[in-house]
Amino acid sequence: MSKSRDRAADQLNDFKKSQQNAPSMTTGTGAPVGDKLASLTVGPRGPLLLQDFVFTDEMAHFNRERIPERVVHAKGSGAFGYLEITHDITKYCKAKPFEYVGKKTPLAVRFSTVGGERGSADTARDPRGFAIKMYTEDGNWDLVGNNTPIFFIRDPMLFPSFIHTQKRNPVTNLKDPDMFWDFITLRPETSHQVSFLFSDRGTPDGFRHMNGYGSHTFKLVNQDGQPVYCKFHFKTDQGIKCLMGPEAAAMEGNEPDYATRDLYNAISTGNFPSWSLYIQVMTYEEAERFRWNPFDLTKVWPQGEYPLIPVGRMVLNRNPKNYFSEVEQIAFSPAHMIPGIEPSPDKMLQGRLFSYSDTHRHRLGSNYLQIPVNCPFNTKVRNYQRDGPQCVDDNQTGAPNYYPNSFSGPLDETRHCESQFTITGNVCRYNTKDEDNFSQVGIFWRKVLKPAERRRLVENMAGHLRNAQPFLQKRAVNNFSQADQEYGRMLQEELDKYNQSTSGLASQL
Ligand code: HDE
Repeated sequence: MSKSRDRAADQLNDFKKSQQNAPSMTTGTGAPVGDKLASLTVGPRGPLLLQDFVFTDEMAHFNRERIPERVVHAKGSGAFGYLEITHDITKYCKAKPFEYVGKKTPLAVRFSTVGGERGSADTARDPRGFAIKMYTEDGNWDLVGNNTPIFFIRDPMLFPSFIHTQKRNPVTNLKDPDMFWDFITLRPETSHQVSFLFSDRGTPDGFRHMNGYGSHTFKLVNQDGQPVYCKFHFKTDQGIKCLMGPEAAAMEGNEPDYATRDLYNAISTGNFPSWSLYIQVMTYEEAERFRWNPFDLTKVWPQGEYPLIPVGRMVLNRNPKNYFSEVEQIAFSPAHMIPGIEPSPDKMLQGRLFSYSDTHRHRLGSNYLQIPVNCPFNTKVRNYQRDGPQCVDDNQTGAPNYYPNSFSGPLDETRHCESQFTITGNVCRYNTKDEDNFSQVGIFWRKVLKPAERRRLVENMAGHLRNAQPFLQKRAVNNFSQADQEYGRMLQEELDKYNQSTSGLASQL
């Protein structure tokens, strides 16, 4: 099939083939339409008549088609499929998806970039969102991760400022390297994820050739109420493949929807992408004794000490029927958990537990969980929430809307209570700036990256950092030198090449 006529290009042909014939057109109220190509006017020259409901109905809806885009992760692609369990982990977790080997749980996934607007390129150098919604018999469980096992910061208080530096300068409306590198170099805890960002992994080859991570530490709780800490890893079965920096940059211009098209075409040709799910497990006792804060989102758990335990396989085998209804409106939240899955004290996870549902109420309304793609269709919602705008279900009919009650309203059951845990500590605002920012960056540089990958990392980084002011470049080199002297030296060497060429240019002017 020629590139121009791939499966995505043939969507309308496919639609036509699926229809017997074209149906009769209607207004939004279902009334049949006589003529959709001419407004109702007095004589051929007009004026229009207000009674033309065919016109006013469509125009008024058209004016309200746009909803706020996501404040981050605005550009994304969705797909549907299932999680199939291949290994028994019930000794750790009672959650429904892990009930028995062979069990399949339906799910939805949305892959995304972070900083760009809805119309931006999906090949941008950026972490990739890797959000999964599992429709379980105990309600929806959302694992809202990224393609990176870590994140830039450790305290959610910094998140709005961090994102502001990833977006446009409020005066110029341009991306601003000074904003980016000022924040990054003032908060050295970002060094690990920034190194990941400017490595090859910062420009994955589409969405199928990247891993996904829950990133945070979560809790698994088994049937006996015993908890352990865990991390989730989704390793791509397609193999890791990255676009080289210059290639990804070029595609931002000539193929800005590369990843979207690749995912759609793969699924529509039956080439279903899959990921193998693993967990790492740490006991409470181990966490107490661990040499650093195991809930620190800027660090990974060494797999030599906490090996990957195989669990299952996620397969994506259906494209969205309609992008807006199933992808633009899908609403994930780390707070959407089910019995057996609980949050750890990880400050970033705690911050996210509030933020996501809050942003959905803003973007989609207070009844966002009634939108079909968000609805926990594998169970029935029974609670005392009623009414609100866009209430489109049965509003729980005649059931009492108060609790307790004597009239067969839904009952709470102690067996579904969260696992108990004891916690102590002084309540104050702890600065997270200096909690060992560089040791894992050094390991990433020396042990994870090969020489050619290190070379590309510093080339990619210098290519961006060179546009920031010299004092910011200096601060960046100083930070990365603390991770590894060679890292800092090679970065400075790359910067010098740019600075010499520009100063050389200046001297010719
Ligand atoms: Fe998000 N993040 N995030 N994030 N995030 C959102 O919720 C937030 C963080 C991630 O495809 C928002 O629905 C806070 C880490 C994904 O629809 C918002 C913090 C990780 C998506 C939000 C973080 C993520 C979002 C905006 C710091 C990986 C897209 C739109 C504490 C572990 C989900 C929305 C989709 C989206 C808040 C940091 C992943 C604003 C407060 C860390 C994949 O609520």
